[in-house]
Amino acid sequence: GLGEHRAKAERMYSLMDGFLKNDPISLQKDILHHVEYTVARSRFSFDDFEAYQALAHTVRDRLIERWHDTHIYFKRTKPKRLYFLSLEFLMGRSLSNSVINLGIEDQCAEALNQLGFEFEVVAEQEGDAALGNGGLARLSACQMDSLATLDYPAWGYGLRYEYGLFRQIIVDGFQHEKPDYWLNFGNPWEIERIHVTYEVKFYGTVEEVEMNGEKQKVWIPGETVEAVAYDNPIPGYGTRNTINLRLWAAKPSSKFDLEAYNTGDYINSVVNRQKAETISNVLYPDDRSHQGKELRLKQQYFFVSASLQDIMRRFKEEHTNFDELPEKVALHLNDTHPSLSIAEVMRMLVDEEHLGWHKAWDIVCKIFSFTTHTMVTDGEKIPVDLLESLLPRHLEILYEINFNFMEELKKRIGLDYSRLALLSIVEEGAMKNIRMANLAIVCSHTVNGVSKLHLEKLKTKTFKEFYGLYPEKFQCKTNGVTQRRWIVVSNPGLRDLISKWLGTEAWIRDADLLSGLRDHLDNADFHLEWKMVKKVNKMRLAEYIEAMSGVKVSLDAMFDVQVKRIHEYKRQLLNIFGIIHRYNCLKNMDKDSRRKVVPRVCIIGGKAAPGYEIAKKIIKLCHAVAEKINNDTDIGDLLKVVFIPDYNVSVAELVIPGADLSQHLSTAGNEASGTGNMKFLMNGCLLLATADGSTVEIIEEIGEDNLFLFGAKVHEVEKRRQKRLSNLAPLQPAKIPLHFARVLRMVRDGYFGHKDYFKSLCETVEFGFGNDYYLLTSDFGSYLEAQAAADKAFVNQDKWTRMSILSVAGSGRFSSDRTIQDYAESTWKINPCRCPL
Ligand code: C3B
Repeated sequence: GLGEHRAKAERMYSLMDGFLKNDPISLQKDILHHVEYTVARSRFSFDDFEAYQALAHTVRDRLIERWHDTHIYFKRTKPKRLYFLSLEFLMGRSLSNSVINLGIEDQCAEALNQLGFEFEVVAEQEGDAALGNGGLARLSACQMDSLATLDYPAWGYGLRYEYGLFRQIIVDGFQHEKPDYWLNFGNPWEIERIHVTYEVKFYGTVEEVEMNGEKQKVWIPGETVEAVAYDNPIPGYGTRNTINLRLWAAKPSSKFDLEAYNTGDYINSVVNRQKAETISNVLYPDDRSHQGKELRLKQQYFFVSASLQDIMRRFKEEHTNFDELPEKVALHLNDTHPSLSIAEVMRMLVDEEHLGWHKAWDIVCKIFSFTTHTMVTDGEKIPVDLLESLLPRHLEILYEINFNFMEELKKRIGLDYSRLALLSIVEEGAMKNIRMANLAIVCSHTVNGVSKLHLEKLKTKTFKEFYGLYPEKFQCKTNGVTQRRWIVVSNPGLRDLISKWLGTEAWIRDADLLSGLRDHLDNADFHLEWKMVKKVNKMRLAEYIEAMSGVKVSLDAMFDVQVKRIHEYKRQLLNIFGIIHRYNCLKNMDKDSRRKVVPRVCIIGGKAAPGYEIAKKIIKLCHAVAEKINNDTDIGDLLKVVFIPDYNVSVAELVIPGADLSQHLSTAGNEASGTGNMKFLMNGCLLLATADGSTVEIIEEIGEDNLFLFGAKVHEVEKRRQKRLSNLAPLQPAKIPLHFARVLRMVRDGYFGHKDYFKSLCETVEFGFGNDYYLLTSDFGSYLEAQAAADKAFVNQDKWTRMSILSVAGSGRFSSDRTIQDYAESTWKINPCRCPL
């Protein structure tokens, strides 16, 4: 009975000595304990890395306590839960983030100190968890932090790739990719759940059987793989709540393959089993096009099947009736990548739970929501023949969903076959495909864009037809980033300064409070301290640059940064052309004019997908230009160009706080949102940007005067593209701005060497060839003007500091807390569920 239960609990607590304590002495004891018994080193001799391991385990123990309490509390209160399904999470490092969110940073620092270690040095030992490509993946990580902090009953699901995003090394200015076998040094943050496993099936056939007098489809799979759960605790800030990110790894099925063993081919049967493990081995390093690859499809289904079995098991433990599913479960599709979930839930409800198609469909339409992250129309597709062999039953289900959808459509819009063809989930043609976005839109109750501008394009272009059918589904949830990582972890100087002048740390949970900084806009002491913080961050960055590239940079120079994945649409090429132009100007200047020039350090970083040739050429060009300019003694400190290799989350934490200016150059209408801009904004770095994605909303918040805006607006882009094409027939070199033509010619003619190699890169912006699809030619003039305005503003440090303060003060709206609260209230309909202390 109850009394007995309580007695047992009390006995257990007395044995456990209550909860772990967080004073420096207790932490020290725990660290030493882990040095000796977990790391198995002598407590009298361990190095920084071993200290990191021991501290990580010490922190992990505390995370586990909270994780347990949170889950017991969720189980007891049975709230509606959110399951966030994403194939990518870019978590970066965990130590500093965990320690800060647990509120034990000072105690940990002191504990280490007394042992002869320094927290910052120890924290540097940690490698990044890079289970994602770029913005989409880092967004998932920021959103997990917000879900935990805001006490939402949520779980994240993903894949535990053994090879994360490749590491970029630069040899002779060329990108090379090295595998990121990140688990090599162990991962103290994850908890392996060897007993939480599910079988995931592939291939085989579909058969029809009679059951209770009714015909029923059954899938007889041909291959079975096991999914094992690895849990990663995600602590909230200022709350005991610690939620879970469950990542799946593939293991050979424990089912005995009798036939293979009996035929005597023991070695081969073991080798075959081993192949199963490759499913979750490696993250696809291309952040937008992985079409028609069987392994990718296998990864997607492996992820979907394991996650949904886990979710349904939990639901069935707590509830008996599937009618309750929509009230208790929200499934969120992070882009189209997990969209097979729709077919899988239908299969589970129809084939396994025998609910009948209509009832199952009714439920499915109430539980899914979907966020798309791209402006591109031609989204993810799965070739039907691939599906047919890998997931035959799912293909049937997808056909049936589409058949019903088409029938309903015909009733609504008649036999308008061209419209029907556009809307269809199945793309007909020589190669039949399943259009994942169409599937996600038809079956989700909400379709979210990631900025206002993005949503507008979804409604009027990308998914115009769908918007006509389901206007109420389309919503805007402008992205955000977490101030916990992007200020508190990465910029401790700024954190202290903000808290001091606001008189509170409450902004760490409520970013809107940052607007209070406006009250001190004209305070001279505040300005002084503000500039000091930036200076210290610039010093840190300068040291890193020198260590990485050997280039010495002046702290008086403007640190100008463009870091993000390399893509033509993000126009790193525009930046490089601008740098070449600046170089030309400097070369032509007399001594007197040179004295007035603002020195610049141009910093570029980012990875190119391994198969993306043009992006790789951009990286090489950056190095070629850097080599020329940095070695020109005539230029000195006036201009330096630096490529930062292997840009990732931890590099971002170093680079962003040290930037004066940051560039966001996408041709308007191409960047769905952008989140880097928000991180720079939060760190008091001014933006030089086009009116694209979320930048439009940043302008709404801080005003046009507080950043450097340039380039064609969205509505002008289409017109210019048309014009550009009509100019084609007789080439009109006169229409190409002189500066642009000169810079292009220098690259073309081999001024930076590698003439042949850069030819195809130049052609992307040349008429008669690539036709400058991204409009570098026509935006170049306005880009240079914006750059000149930035130079001018930098000379007036008072003005610059005001702009910088106003940037941070206006960044509150771009906290992922705001995004997540909006999702929770209007899309997922979930409530906070705060675990009591
Ligand atoms: C990115 C988009 O390119 C960004 O504009 C956006 O801010 C982020 O997603 C987050 O919404 N994105 C990406 O990183 N990978 C994709 N495959 C598609 C979009």
